[in-house]
Amino acid sequence: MSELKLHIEGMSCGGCANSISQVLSTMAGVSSAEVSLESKQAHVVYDAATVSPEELAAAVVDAGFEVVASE
Ligand code: 9UX
Repeated sequence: MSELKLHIEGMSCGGCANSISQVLSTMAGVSSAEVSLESKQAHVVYDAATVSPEELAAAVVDAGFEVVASE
C-alpha cells in the first residue's frame, strides 16, 4: 500500500471534508481516506497498482475543491 497526503483548499465545513472522504474512499484501489477540515489535509492509503496519485487528486478537484500540494 502507498500513502498520499493532499493539501486541499476550499473546504468550508465538516460536510465538505466528509464528502471528499466519501469520494476518495469509494474509488477502486483506495483502502482508507481521512480528511481533516482543520489541517486542510487528506491522508489516503491506496494500492498503486490500481489507482494513481494523479487520479486521486483529480477526483478531489472534480468534487469542487482545490488541490494545492501533494506528497
Ligand atoms: Mo456545508 Mo461544506 O454545505 O460545503 S458541506 S459548507
